Amino acid sequence: MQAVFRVMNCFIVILLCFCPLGEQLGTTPNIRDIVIGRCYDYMTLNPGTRYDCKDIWWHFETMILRQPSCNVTVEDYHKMFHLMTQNWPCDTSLLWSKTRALVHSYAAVLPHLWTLEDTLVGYMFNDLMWCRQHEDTDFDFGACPEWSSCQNHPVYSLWLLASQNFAEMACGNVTVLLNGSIGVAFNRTSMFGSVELDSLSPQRVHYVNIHVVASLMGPQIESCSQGSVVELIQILQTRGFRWTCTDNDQMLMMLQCIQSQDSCRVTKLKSTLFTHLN
Ligand code: DVN
Repeated sequence: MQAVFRVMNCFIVILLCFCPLGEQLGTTPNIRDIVIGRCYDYMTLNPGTRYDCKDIWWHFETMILRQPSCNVTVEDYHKMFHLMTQNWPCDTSLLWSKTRALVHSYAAVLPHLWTLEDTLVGYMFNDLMWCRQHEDTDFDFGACPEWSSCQNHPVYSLWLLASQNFAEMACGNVTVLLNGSIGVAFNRTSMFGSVELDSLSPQRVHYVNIHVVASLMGPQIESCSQGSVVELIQILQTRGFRWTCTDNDQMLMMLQCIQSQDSCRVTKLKSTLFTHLN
């Protein structure tokens, strides 16, 4: 009997994993409750903020369900974004690329730094997927197109507008966190490398402070003086930005150590970190 269950389990796993080419997981289950709940959470976590969470959802749902999935443009999100306007102080913007695991820990230990995911729109829609069914006017919970297979992908268009707004609002010191352990730390086609970099204003931004951080266990492939980061620095110089660049900042290395638990002497580094912080 056991053998039968094992075969059936494998079969079920294969079925669940089967996604036609160009498609990925469908709309996040319970997306309405998640988005509205996160909106109320955000107001609790940020006293003094007030948003009409159900109206934001209504605008989102109405816009998404009234047109085919690959036809949702940045402009379609404008009405919803007007309900979510925010201003945040200078010297707080933290941009990143291919450093997802580390960047939010970094923002947590340096609370004056804000990532896009710390803004209302980033907080509400982070890690969610949504698209409309081909023929019907409901969300498709079965499968959504890949970003690359869509002219105007509903998820990509939201992050495009959110990223553009986030970078346009940046002022004073801007921090950038890049990954020194991959072949191209600064990718000109990434969301940071294209949308955010091109939306930064030399009149508003005084310094771009770049941190290139390699994984604890290496490899160190790129750095401030080697590889694609040099191209980023050239672009910043050409556009009149002042900049700094640091390789393997101690706090970032310690944060990786604490996150990883097993690839370094956690106790020693933890005490060093807390000494460094106090
Ligand atoms: O500065 C940040 C943030 O402010 C936001 O504006 O985007 C910047 C980071 O985007 P990025 O420069 O494109 O960096 P990443 O790490 O390549 O992508 C950021 C996120 O978008 C990641 O969670 C990506 O998912 P992944 O690759 O870690 O599973 C996600 N992403 C990128 N390309 C994608 C995608 N998700 C789905 N389809 C794609 N084609």
